[in-house]
Amino acid sequence: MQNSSGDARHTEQIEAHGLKALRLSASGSEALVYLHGAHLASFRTSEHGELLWTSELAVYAPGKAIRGGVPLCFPWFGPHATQSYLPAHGFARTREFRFEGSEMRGDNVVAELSLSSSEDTLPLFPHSFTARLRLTVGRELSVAFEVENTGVEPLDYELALHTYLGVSDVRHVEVSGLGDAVYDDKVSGERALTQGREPLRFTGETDRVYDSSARVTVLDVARKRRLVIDKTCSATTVVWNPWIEKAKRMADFGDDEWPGMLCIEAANTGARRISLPPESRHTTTTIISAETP
Ligand code: TA6
Repeated sequence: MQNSSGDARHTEQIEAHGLKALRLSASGSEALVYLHGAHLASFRTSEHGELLWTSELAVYAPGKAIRGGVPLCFPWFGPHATQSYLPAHGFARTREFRFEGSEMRGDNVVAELSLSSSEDTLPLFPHSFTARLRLTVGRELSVAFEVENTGVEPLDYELALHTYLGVSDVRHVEVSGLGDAVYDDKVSGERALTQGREPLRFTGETDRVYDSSARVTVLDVARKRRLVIDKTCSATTVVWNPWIEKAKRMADFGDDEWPGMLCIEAANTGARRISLPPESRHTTTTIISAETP
């Protein structure tokens, strides 16, 4: 990997909303990633425009996760299993990552950011680790999150690449790829339900954790595009839209913004959490693209 100065032809080190960020450009596409949380906030292609969603009310500040893009939920998903006072979705999305460098590989630019355990993280997660986010930007976007256990004890972690997709209106899209998958419904509290074979449509608050490794597509006829969310080494897929009432309860989420987004998250959560022996690594990847239906 080229040194962390990057190369202006594909990597610009900028400041946006008061935070350090990288603008990555290749093959007519452009991505914006903040060092804060290694938070990918935008991915735009020449053919289909912006594929992600970010709230107009997003807060760009230390200690706060940016509402939108691809927040990194690590090393736990949702509330902490035993220490409820700890931040939901872990701490990676609010920590400053280090830019390790970027380079062209074929028609894509690849950039790497890293976060290592420290005296700051050990009280929250008593393990030595190095996390690396590898972004590959081109006609598609690949977000690869690698965790290396640098300690002498095994470590378990959960992960969700919490992708906020941009859609014309969540009430008019269809999600395919989850047919027959078993899921837990976090809205109703029901567990081990089975998704029918019909495409998934949205008529209310939806918060589901599917036991699925499958590729998911989101057909958005109004925008004349199908979003494709592929993934590797991910055994759970989280599908979320807050709908009206939950959107109103989030200060960094506009009351009228909920129709414009849909989360399809490549994850490893709950029983599918990752167990890493000492000196081993695991990478979870989500690959996001768009095609014309
Ligand atoms: O991924 C869905 C979810 O777990 C929802 O339950 C909701 O809490 C969402 O994440 C957003 O969480 P956040 O902490 O970013 O507000």
